[in-house]
Amino acid sequence: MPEQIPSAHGQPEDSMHTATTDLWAITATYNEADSLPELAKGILALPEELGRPPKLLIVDDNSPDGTGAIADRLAAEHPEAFGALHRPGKMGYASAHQLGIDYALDHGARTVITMDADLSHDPARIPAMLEKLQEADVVVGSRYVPGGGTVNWGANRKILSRTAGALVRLVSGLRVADPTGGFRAYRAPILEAAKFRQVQQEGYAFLSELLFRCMRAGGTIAEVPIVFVDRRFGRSKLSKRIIFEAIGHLFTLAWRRMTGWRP
Ligand SMILES: Nc1nc2c(ncn2[C@@H]2O[C@H](COP(=O)(O)OP(=O)(O)O)[C@@H](O)[C@H]2O)c(=O)[nH]1
Ligand SMILES: [Mg+2]
Repeated sequence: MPEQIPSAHGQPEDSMHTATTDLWAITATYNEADSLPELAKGILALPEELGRPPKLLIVDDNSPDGTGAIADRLAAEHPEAFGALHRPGKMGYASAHQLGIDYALDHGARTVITMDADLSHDPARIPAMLEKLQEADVVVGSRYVPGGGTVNWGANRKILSRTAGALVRLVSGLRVADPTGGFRAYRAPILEAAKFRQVQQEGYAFLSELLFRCMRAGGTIAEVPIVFVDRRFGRSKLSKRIIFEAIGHLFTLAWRRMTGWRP
């Protein structure tokens, strides 16, 4: 992971409200200015039985559209519910998550949720995921179990996602219907056991890599259905480079499985 010093736009890091909360959600953002305020509303609207909403940590890569300033404003208005970390430029989905998870664990997280900021992952599913987390170390929000699905995805994206999931299952031995989805809940100890900081991938291959690590570290994985709604605002950051990385990663997974590798 690249060396990054989190800064809150000139504020000393400690000015981020750090009252103990053990439930954190991480979202990486790049040009999500139109989506982030609505995501924030969804987080604040979570039911009382959660005790309090998860603290949403927004890891922004100096988005040209001003997402970072929105994140700062949210953190200033609701310091108990939002935090913001800033990096100087677009440095990838994976390292944004590594930074966010690392920060959350450092600040008391016992449970870490990861989710996209583009409203594809509905915060209203978080209670069901947390409920399920009582019986597993990792809960995957799954598009491909009964009750789950995708909305507004074109045929190409559907085929890509299904194929990626099938290949990951085949080579990794993961028995998970949706091993490439990013809406998840993890118990803190399994993240440490999986050595998430050591993940080398840059893009979405991070997701199958981390899940494989969790399994190989002895973690149990459960799924709850989610309906993934394609973004209404902004553009996907999926690139050819990220797809090629994911294809190469399949060979890594296959090799590790054959050699009995452990994190
Ligand atoms: N900080 C940061 N966030 C990223 C980067 N790439 C993607 N994201 C975020 O990761 C999430 C998923 O990306 P998205 O483009 O929606 O992927 P898709 O849903 O697979 O098309 C979104 O919240 C993006 O803003 C990156 O390089 N840096
Ligand atoms: Mg998306």
